[in-house]
Order: sequence, then C-alpha cells, then structure tokens
Amino acid sequence: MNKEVTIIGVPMDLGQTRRGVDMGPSAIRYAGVTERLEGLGYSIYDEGDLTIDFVHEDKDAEGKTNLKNLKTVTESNEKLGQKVDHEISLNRFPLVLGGDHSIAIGTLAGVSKHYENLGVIWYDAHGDLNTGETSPSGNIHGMSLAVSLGLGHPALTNIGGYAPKVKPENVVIIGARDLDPGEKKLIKEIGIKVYTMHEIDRLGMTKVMSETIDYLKERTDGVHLSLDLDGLDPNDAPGVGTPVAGGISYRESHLAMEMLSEANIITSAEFVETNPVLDQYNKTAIAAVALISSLFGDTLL
Ligand code: 4U7
Ligand code: MN
Ligand code: MN
Ligand code: MN
Repeated sequence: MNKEVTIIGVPMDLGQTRRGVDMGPSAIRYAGVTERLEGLGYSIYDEGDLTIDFVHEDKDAEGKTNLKNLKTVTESNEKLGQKVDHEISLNRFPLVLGGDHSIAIGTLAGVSKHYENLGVIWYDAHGDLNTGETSPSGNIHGMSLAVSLGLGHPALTNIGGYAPKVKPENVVIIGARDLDPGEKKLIKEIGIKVYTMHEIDRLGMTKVMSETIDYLKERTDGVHLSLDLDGLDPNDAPGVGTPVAGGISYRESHLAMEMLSEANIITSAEFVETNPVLDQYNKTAIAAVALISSLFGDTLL
C-alpha cells in the first residue's frame, strides 16, 4: 500500500435527516486514527475538514426536486472531488472520513479519473441505489452509488464534469439487508454483484472476500472501498443514523479488512456514517479506527 496517506474529513450531514453525523470525522480522529496509522509506518497528511457551505434551496424554483439539500450536497461534493483528485495526483492514498454517505459521490468523482476501470466495494446494509424516482426518503445518502453509476439527478451525476464514475460490473456490494423495491429491480437490470447477509451467513466471510478479491482483481486497475459503518451489526456499531439488525460482525469485518490488506488491491477508501450523537462511548468511531488499521496492514502480531 502507498505509504503516504491523506486524511480528508467531510462533516456533511445534509444527505440525510439525523443531525450529528457531521461530527464523525472528529470522533474518528479522537479515536486515534493518525496515531494508529503512524504506528504502522505511514506518513499521515491530515488536511482537516472540508468546509460545508449551506446553500439555500428555493423550494418554488423551476426544476424543483424531492432530493433534500441538493445544492449543498452538489457543491460540497464538487469540492471534495477536486480535493481527492489533487491528493491522488500527489501520489497519496486518500482516506476520507464522513459524514453521511452522500460524500461517496465526490470521493468517486475525484478517484475515478485516475483509473480506466475502477472497482468499488460497497460495504453497507443498504444499496444506496435509489434515484429521485425510487427513493422513499429523498435523502441523497441513499442515492450515492446510483449517482456514481450515472443514474439519477444530472446535477449529481455530472459532478467532476463526467459520468459515469463506475461501471456496474465493477461494483461489489457486501452486507446488504435493507434494499428498497426500486433498488432490487435496478440490481437485477444492470447486474451488480451483491453479497447479502444471506450469502455471508451461507458462505462465510472468508469465501465472500476471496471471491470479491478474485473478481475485482481480474477486471479493475484500482479498487475504492466505501465502508458505511451501518454494514456492521448495530451491536458493534450503534452510532449510525440508519441501523439495520442482523449485520456483519466486528470480527467478520476485521477479517474482511485483513484480507483486503493481504490482497493489496485497495487504492482509496472512505469510512462514513459514524454519528457520535447516537453512539455509545465512541464505540463506532473506535471500531472504524480498528478496521482502518486492519485495512492498512495491522496483523496484531
Ligand atoms: B446509507 C433508504 F429508504 N434506502 O433511500 C433511503 F431505507 O448511506 C435508506 O446506506 C438509505 O446509510 C440509507 O432513504 C443510506 C431507506
Ligand atoms: Mn450507505
Ligand atoms: Mn447504510
Ligand atoms: Mn446510514
């Protein structure tokens, strides 16, 4: 793995409706992310937090939409995309800390220009494959993967000036257990590889990850890990805005990160949806830091 890592905090909470997830980057820093990575021999460039400027929405304006805070989310992701792009140009590994999962739109806009065939691992209880038409909530954090595939509101799909960022056959979703009807339909139509909790129970995490790694290795030239903490079981990661019971365990998640580290395929990563207001003694941020450590090669020995 690249030994130079840039940390970018994105205190975004307007891609959903529960306040507090904007404090996720602070909670993860407080849990010692820099110290852990430095202990593993990395040089850390902590760029601090991106500024999220609230843009007023005129609800009666022409082209009105059910997407909440569209302007703020669009402009913040433009900015994030430019920042991520710049850090990769400096030959540094971008480690993005969220913030809600709408920020994957910006991260992928910045990452994807650097690869012909970017792979994405979407570790999440959800598919984040809604569009304005299928979304039950209007929350953009439930649309970020669809947007990155070029589906959804053009203000979002065109961030960075190009679309799509990712091809459906280069995406693997892991941990899904709460997919909306429109998302299920889309998965079947465009053929995304999904390991739901059923497959994780049935095959075990070792097989799920070795299949994922083999699959992405042969078809991609870089792999972005987008890890939503709600992919984990709420007992292990209670500080998330949209918890879903029956998730991936803390230990299974460690195994997944350790296998990704051994395979040496991850070229960028983001850890999102940590909400310290809903957490218990920073447990979720501490879990995030432990998983980041494993991803970056901590072998516990
Ligand atoms: B997250 C949801 F309806 N699907 O679209 C939606 F269930 O980034 C939840 O994965 C989305 O946390 C969750 O609002 C988005 C809902
Ligand atoms: Mn998500
Ligand atoms: Mn989720
Ligand atoms: Mn969530």
